[in-house]
Amino acid sequence: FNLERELKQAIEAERDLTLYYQPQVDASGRLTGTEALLRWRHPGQGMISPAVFIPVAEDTSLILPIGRWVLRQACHFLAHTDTHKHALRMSVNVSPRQFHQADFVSQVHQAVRDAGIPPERLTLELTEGVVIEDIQSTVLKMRELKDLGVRLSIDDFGTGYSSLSYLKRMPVDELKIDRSFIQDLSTDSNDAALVEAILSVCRHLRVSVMAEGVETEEQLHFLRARRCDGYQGYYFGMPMPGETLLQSLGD
Ligand code: G
Ligand code: G
Ligand code: MN
Ligand code: NA
Repeated sequence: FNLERELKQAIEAERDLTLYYQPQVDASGRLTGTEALLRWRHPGQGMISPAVFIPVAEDTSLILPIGRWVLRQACHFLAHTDTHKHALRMSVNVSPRQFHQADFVSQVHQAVRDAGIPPERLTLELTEGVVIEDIQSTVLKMRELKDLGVRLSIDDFGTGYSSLSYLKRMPVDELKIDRSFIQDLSTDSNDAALVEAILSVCRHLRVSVMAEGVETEEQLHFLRARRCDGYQGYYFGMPMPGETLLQSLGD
């Protein structure tokens, strides 16, 4: 089984790749949006995790056509949820290679326009890998994206070279606290202190905070008491096929 070759075939034929959608809720538990998460249903190997094939795609440039497909697909699905009388948001993961493409801003512009969605309903999740390459050119491109009207989020915050000082320099709307910090929130006082500090700084800077990987009532209580803005995790819902999400919207 040649992963690289078969991934190339899958994206060229636009088959076997699919998006799952995981619910995101506010402090009252109301559904506010979803994160698009890529899945590869391999005919012989079964479901292959993006944790396995995204790194290969990154190394081989396949991430570029894949990323473009994900963006367009997610925007179209979002347009589809509108018929269900919900103004949901859609979060899309953007890899560093994808972000640093010369025409990335125009790709985003086209995807939003072709789907006919309000740009502020699309959130681009950038990992810290995007940021460390070259702060100056990164900030310039972020401003161009903000001029389109889309929202920008820093994903997996806390795992890399993250610094809260970025938030002062970058036009970021949201920060996603990595689930490794949420996991032991009720037992590890260091994690609890870190999460508190992030929430406090973000409130001052008017950056919205989304907690990832919320699995328990205790975690939810801790975060809610400290006025975390958004919540995502198995406690609220697993990533699910678009059909299932539409059904859960209930009309
Ligand atoms: O859904 P899951 O937890 O298996 O995802 C594993 C990893 O793959 C996560 O880090 C997630 O951000 C990443 N991922 C999922 N979908 C996409 C995508 O469409 N593009 C990129 N670049 N990464 C994705
Ligand atoms: O890196 P990123 O945040 O984009 O990846 C999100 C990944 O986290 C998805 O692959 C998703 O399947 C996974 N995930 C989402 N919620 C939970 C959770 O509550 N617990 C765990 N362990 N993983 C989660
Ligand atoms: Mn993400
Ligand atoms: Na993450």
